[in-house]
Amino acid sequence: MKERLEQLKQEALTEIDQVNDIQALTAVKVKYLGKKGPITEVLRGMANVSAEERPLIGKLVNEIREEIERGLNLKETAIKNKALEEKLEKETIDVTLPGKPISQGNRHPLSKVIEEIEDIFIGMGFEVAEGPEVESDYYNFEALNLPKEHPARDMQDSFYITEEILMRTHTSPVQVRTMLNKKGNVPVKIICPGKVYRRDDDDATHSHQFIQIEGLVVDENITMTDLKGVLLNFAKKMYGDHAKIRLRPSFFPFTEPSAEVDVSCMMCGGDGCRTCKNTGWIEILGSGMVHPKVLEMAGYDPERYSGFAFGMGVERIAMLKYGIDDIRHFYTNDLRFLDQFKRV
Ligand code: 2NL
Repeated sequence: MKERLEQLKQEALTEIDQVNDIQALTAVKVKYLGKKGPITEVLRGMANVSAEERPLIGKLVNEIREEIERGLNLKETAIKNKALEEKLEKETIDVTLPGKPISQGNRHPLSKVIEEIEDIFIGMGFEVAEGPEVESDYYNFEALNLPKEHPARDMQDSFYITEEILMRTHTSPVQVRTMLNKKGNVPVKIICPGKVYRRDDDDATHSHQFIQIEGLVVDENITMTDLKGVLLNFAKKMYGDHAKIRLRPSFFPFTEPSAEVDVSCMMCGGDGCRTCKNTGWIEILGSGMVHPKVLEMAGYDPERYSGFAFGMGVERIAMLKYGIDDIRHFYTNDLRFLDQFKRV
């Protein structure tokens, strides 16, 4: 019996030695230590062993069982360690590899131009005022001396929400609201940037929604000279110290007199080129002295106060600045277009 036990132990240890995975090892464990295994068998055969020998055999069985168990445990640890090592080997991370670049965004070119223009006027003592994009017919038209029969009030030209409410067609209503809030106090010295809406078919130079910046100064003794001085300073800050401006007579219902303002061509310096159509001048804004009726409706006595106002389209300014040929580029959000302004 002793020999049989020794032989079982050797067999078991040899088999343990040969297996390489956990399932096979479990099978060996079941085979030798399981209920139907040879060791259990030996224990059953103890009935035939003499009383003196029984404790010795019992002890031997326990020793062998322990040795097989030790062998199983060692092998299990070895298999698990090997698997772990393989896994670690496979999942090695090279921390010296360069990372995936994260593409960085940047401010929209129109936002940049708006801020540039705001900064120039803030430098001249202006404040920035904002107001609603959904306006009443009164603030958008009536208070700006646009009579009911005026073609600009045609339902076809504006986005009306009701008969009395529409998407603002310019930022002038913000200026009207600001004057009314100031209740006749001076000076009024504001610029109003914001989105405006016109019912137009979009093409390379027209957009049904665009950005306008308007400016307004109201005080005693404001003259057309103040208008010229402020706008010349703006042109020099925007396009360089060599920039010149000229005023041409024009018409707006809310200003009298009115003038279009041209700046010496920023492409050719006034010599004449494609951009200025060989005139040397480029139109950048409309302006004028605030109409007495507009002052009066906004709570300012036109006998005592006067003012000037101007308005410009930001897209046009930005297109001239960067040489952009289609206004729709600003609104299609093609990253190939937008990414070009990372550097400017
Ligand atoms: C243009 C011309 C202009 C104004 C806007 C204005 C506002 C008030 C009173 C009088 Cl509250 N005038 N704004 C004046 C002249 C021209 O805009 O071509 N805009 C794109």
